[in-house]
Amino acid sequence: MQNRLLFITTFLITAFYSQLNAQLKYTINESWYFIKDNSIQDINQFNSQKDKAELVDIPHTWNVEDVTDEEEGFYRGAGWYTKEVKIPTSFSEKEVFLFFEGVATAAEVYVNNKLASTHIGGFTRFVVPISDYIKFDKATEFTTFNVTVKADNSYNEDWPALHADFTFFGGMYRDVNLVVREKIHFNIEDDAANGVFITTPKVSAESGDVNLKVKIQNDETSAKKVKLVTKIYGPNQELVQEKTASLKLKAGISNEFNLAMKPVSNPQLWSTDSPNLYKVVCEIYDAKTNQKLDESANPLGFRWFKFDVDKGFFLNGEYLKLIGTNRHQDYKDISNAVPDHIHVEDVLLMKAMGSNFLRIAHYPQDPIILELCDRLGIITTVETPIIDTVTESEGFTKNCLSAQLEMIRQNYNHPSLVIWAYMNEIILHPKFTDDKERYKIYTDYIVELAQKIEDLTRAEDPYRYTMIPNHNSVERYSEAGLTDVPMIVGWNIYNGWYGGSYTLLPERIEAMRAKVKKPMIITEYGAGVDPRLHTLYPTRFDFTQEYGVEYHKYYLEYFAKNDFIAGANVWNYADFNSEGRVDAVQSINNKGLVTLDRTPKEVFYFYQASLLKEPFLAIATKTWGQRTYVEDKDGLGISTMPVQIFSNQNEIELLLNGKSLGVKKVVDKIAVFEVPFVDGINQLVAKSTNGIYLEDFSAIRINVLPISLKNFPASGISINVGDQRFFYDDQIKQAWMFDRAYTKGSWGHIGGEPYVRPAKNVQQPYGAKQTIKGTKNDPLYQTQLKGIEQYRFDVPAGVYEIKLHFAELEGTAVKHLPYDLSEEISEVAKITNRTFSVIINNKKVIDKIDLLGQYGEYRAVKIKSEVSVKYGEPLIVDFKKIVGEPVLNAIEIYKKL
Ligand code: GCB
Ligand code: CA
Repeated sequence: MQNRLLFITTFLITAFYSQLNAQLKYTINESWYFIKDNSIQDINQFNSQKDKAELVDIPHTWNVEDVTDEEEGFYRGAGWYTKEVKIPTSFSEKEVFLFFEGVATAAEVYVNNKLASTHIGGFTRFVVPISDYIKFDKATEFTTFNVTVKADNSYNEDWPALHADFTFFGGMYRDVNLVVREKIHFNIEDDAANGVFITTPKVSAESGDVNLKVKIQNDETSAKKVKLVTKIYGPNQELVQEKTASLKLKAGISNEFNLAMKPVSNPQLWSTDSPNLYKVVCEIYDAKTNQKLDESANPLGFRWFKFDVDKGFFLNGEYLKLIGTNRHQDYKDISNAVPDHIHVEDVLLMKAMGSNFLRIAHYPQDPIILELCDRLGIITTVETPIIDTVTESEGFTKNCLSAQLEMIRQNYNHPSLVIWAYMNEIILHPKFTDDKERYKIYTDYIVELAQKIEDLTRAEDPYRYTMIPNHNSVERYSEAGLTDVPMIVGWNIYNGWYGGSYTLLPERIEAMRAKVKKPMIITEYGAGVDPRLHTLYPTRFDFTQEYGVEYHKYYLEYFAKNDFIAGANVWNYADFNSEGRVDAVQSINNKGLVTLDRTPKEVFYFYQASLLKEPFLAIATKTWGQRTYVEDKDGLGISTMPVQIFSNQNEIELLLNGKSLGVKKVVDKIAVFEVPFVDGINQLVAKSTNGIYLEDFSAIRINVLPISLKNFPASGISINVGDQRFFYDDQIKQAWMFDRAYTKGSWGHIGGEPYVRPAKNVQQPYGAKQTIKGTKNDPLYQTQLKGIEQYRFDVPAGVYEIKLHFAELEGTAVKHLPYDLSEEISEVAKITNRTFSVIINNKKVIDKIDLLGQYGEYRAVKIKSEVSVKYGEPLIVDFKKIVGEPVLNAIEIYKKL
């Protein structure tokens, strides 16, 4: 009895330990010593400076601050990390690995000061076997070793991406793990895959084939017999099928086996509406001892799909319009070193928006993204970052191919994934344009490179599609022959944003269709939206919420009408960092449907109304809860403004402060009400009228500015001069109204013209495209009235404070931005000498200001002064020209007494 008990306990303990040891994988993220220093030559020099190191935790990037500050450029170079790791000495019987989920851009990994491995490519995972570098101390229970990682985000002409509109953050920005396996294990060392590759070559509603390729590494010194047990579990975790294979493993190598499972009959299909997920669990057992050596679990989905040049996309035999977004992996104040939950939240929010499609661009992202797309039912495409330009070198080609191979092998089993893509707008900035022959050699090189990647992809995975996304220049890509290479051609289209009107879209698409007979996806389209900007007069490139909605509405309707457009991805799901970018928000590309901290913009709700199947309505005021606007008629105290309701219902009723404003038809997902807002709080309730309970509520605080200022408003008046956009400073909650011309008895500007950028093909209708230093409120300062004579307020007598805002918008520091395809520097750069004085009611408040000379170009300058106004006098801010034309960018006025 006692013997038996002992036997059972020993057995239990052994079983427990053998399982645990064979399957260890845990993060070693905390407490790394870190130095960022490009002058460190090698690990010895780094070691000698370790006392200078700071302690950091992974995920970590060294570029959190320098990519959003006002200085141009950010640190691109080396960063060194080091850490002691302690493990049980018993691991000497196992295989120990380091598993890196992402180190940007290149990595050198040292264990106990010896180089164990290197890796190039910041977006794919890699595994480093390290057992040979550890000195196991058999005399003690634990062994300690040292790991040092040199990460490097320098520019290197052999490292893709060379150039792109996003920030190339550096660092160990994804998890680092310690992995322990038995000597016999699923091969993780090659390409950081998991050793099991599942295909479903034939699937129908009746039956689904399941084939496996399995790679097992045998690090024992002799051949070994093992049993491979493969179990398929259904969506409810029920065991569907089990198969055992006896395998013989050769020593010292990775052994590869192909295995066909029995076809699964009547499989529950995976679709975007019903993402039924099966699970394949593979286990390796020692044939002699029956000890379990390793286990690998992978997702399995039964679905079939087709892209058709004329008819678009079909999932499980049914037409499906793919609509969704692209996604970058960074977040406000954290950059790319984000915790997992941000990825989770993002995919959940995409699903909540109604997305059924995601282009993971321009690079593979955290593994959890694809896992969630499998579970939530979002079709995906993923791509390698070969962007804008290539280097004609062996090294560059090699790194492109290894990135593609790693991407494919690491993400092989996701049912949500249907396309392997590579390259993006690769002839956007072609070299050698002034030498025809050389240009041809260059584009031939690109096509050859593409063909190599294509061949590799199809050989690795014959069951998915391939795709290359291009920019809106069908001629360039088809003449080069690049559109012949992939199975699907993607197009990034920005008509109505960077140039022209969005109504040019059909024409462009027809041109593409005429030239390229391949299934088509609109891989990008989008418009910049700074959530702080609103307008009653939406215009291209104005960054307003309203233009964003108008633009997306047009595109979405066009896609819906044309089956041959298989899918479309908004650029972008969220705003993202792009260090060199100059838009309304410096260093941020704000084409996101949500902001950098994932606050939805109005257009997000429009997508919900357009895509969701369940009843939906939203009042489009979520980001504009505080406004300043002038009253409709003198003394009325009411400011009427249109309010949009986004809905998939037929009719909507709107109530203002409890009173119905009537019922409006929803036309193309939008109902518009003219709302007579009153000063103070305005409560809006929108309701469906068809008996379904559906309601949205919004409270908006309005400063109704009087036309005649007999009673000067306590809020003061804040005017965005030279502009037709409202601006809401969300940091300090200040609502700016757009500019108006003076009329008798009222207030406004006299003289002057809105500043227009002096260049051909300007993108925006007015204002400068420059980062303004000394402020976060760039849009206020990017617009101005040039040649202004007066700003006049017919106010009651009293003491007033006037704050004038200026910025010199004409200077030398104009750079040619990568996405400015239409302009030359020389057209924009212009220095203007200007000096003027400002006099308010006969009091000189500014004497001879020279913005450029005194403050420099593109710098926010705020000058405050106080004046008293006598009874019967207006308040007149007089701009006295001395040299050039006076300017004014914004004005604030408060009554003190
Ligand atoms: C593109 C690029 C993308 C940019 C985008 C834009 O075509 O593929 O990387 O961020 O345009 O916003 O200009
Ligand atoms: Ca302005």
